[in-house]
Amino acid sequence: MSTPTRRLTVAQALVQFLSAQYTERDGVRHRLIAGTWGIFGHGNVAGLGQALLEAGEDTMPFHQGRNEQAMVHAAVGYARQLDRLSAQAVTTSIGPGATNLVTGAALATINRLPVLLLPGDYFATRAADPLLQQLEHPVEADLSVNDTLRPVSRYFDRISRPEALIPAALNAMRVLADPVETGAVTLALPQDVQAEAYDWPEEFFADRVWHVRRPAPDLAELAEAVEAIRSAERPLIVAGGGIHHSRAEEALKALVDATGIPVASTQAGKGSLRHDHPADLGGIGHTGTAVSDDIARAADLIIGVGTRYTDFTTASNTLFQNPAVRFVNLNIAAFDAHKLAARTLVADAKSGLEALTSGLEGHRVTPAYEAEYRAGKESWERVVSAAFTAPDENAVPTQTQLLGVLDSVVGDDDVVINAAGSLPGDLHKLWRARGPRQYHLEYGYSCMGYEIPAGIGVQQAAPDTAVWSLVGDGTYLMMPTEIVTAVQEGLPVNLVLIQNHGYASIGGLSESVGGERFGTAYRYRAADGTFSGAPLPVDLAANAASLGMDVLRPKTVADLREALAAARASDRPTCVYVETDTATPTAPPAEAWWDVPVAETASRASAVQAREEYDRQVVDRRRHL
Ligand SMILES: Cc1ncc(C[n+]2csc(CCOP(=O)(O)OP(=O)(O)O)c2C)c(N)n1
Ligand SMILES: [Mg+2]
Repeated sequence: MSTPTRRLTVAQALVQFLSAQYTERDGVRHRLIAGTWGIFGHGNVAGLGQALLEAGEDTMPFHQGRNEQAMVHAAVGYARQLDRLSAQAVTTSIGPGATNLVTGAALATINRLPVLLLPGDYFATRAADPLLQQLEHPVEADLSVNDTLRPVSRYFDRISRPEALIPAALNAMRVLADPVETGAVTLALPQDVQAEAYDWPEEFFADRVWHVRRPAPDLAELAEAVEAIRSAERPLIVAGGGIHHSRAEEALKALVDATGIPVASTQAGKGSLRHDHPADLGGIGHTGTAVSDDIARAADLIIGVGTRYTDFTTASNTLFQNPAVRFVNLNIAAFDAHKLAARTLVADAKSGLEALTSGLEGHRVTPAYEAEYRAGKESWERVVSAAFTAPDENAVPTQTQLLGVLDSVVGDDDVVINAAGSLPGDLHKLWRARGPRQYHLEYGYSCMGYEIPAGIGVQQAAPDTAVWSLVGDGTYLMMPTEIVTAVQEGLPVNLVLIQNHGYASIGGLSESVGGERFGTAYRYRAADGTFSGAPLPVDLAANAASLGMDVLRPKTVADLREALAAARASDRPTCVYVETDTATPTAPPAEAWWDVPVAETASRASAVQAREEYDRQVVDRRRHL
């Protein structure tokens, strides 16, 4: 008896296969690949383009992007909003279309968020050689520009023969749905192979469900973790993005309610606990709150949950100063659990937290410790209020006052997206995160340009939720392209565009490291050759309007309040453009260090002084062994 087969091209088979893949966790199913983004060129138009056309929207929804990197950002925003249970694919042409994916792929992989990349590739047969946009490596003839995607992908294959698609496609799904492995997955598709027909076994197209596992803790590791927590006097939980991916927010709250252990959060983990929970200390590390960083400095036990411990979290290894400090890391990835020489608890965040709560029954931190961190939280709340509140409603808002107005306008489930500039620090310190999906900071890659396309992906994933993409003027100029996509798809994403004429964040950093704000302001070239003339006459609001957005230009705090409310109520993509007051400092300073090495020798006094300060700070750096 022969196995039934279906004759399709490789591209047609891939689209059919992808449309039949599902994830399942806690009994709920999602489509693993819910749609495909694409920009066509000769590398994919006749292959995947034709296949998507033939499959139709019901089988595989298609989204048109404007920039390949931005398409990846949109897919990443989508996957993050859906806790990595559903993802999107991105098809590109060959050459520049493919290499434009690299930044997006790095972002996805670093943030552990799934995206399937399908770049076109050169002829497997070498029938046309070299073809348009082909890299001709003089020694390694099988190298293509797509090989730049290898180090930023969690799985990579090049489908040089039709039948190779079968194992590659299955492996791609395995990695995308794996909570440890997930990230960017690349299947490079030579353009001749895409169009080639093959008799595929019918079972390749059967519905397939990928269970997203929740591994339970090992009992010996659990016992050690419980013992460490029971004997700690000043424990602190560092909540990372793994809590959100696992939907472990309730489990975290249950542990905290039972034990009184306070929680400080990373950029990815903020919102794990509501801001008004008495044990929520807010952000930790370089951009953290005073209370988090004070508690962290004296903590004798750090319980990391779903965190990668980046330098922002550890204040470049200067934060955890108690000589007796120890670490317990609950993480689904052993790679992360082992960081800082921790006792490991390799498990899903939700199942691990639940197991800890049972193991810690009857245990609670001392009333003195609870009173100490609650008092710290109250005093930080006063800092937030001061930074958020404008004394005069008719004045031009500062950036933190803008955040205060936004705070008063958003609902619990609104999503606020940001990635780079001075906003991540202000948001991490000040934002009052409510619903668990509200605080959406991409800070693994901190990639300027993520915000607008990610807003589109989030809006696709949560059509009834108000989505706010917050961007600086520098970020806007780097990637405004997907505004057109939001307009085309009728997605009412709100853009808050903050004009401060350049890179305020890097300007400030530059000043602190002896760089004198070199090359960070958007100003005319002055007579002395430096960029210190008048601000440039660019009108970014007009630019957003020209791309199809509704635009509001509030000038004062009172106008801003009205504009944000109007944007939220509107069913059109709306840009709220604000020139902020940069002269009045309202952002609280950093509470902990960040290691940005300063010139060890320099002729300018600014760098010499900055190095002296650097040398004073660096002595606090510890290696936890
Ligand atoms: C793609 C990319 N290039 C460069 C950087 C380095 N960088 C971080 S913030 C920043 C400036 C951002 O300017 P803007 O969006 O205007 O925000 P502001 O600093 O003014 O708040 C730069 C260049 C980055 N994070 N991402
Ligand atoms: Mg700026």
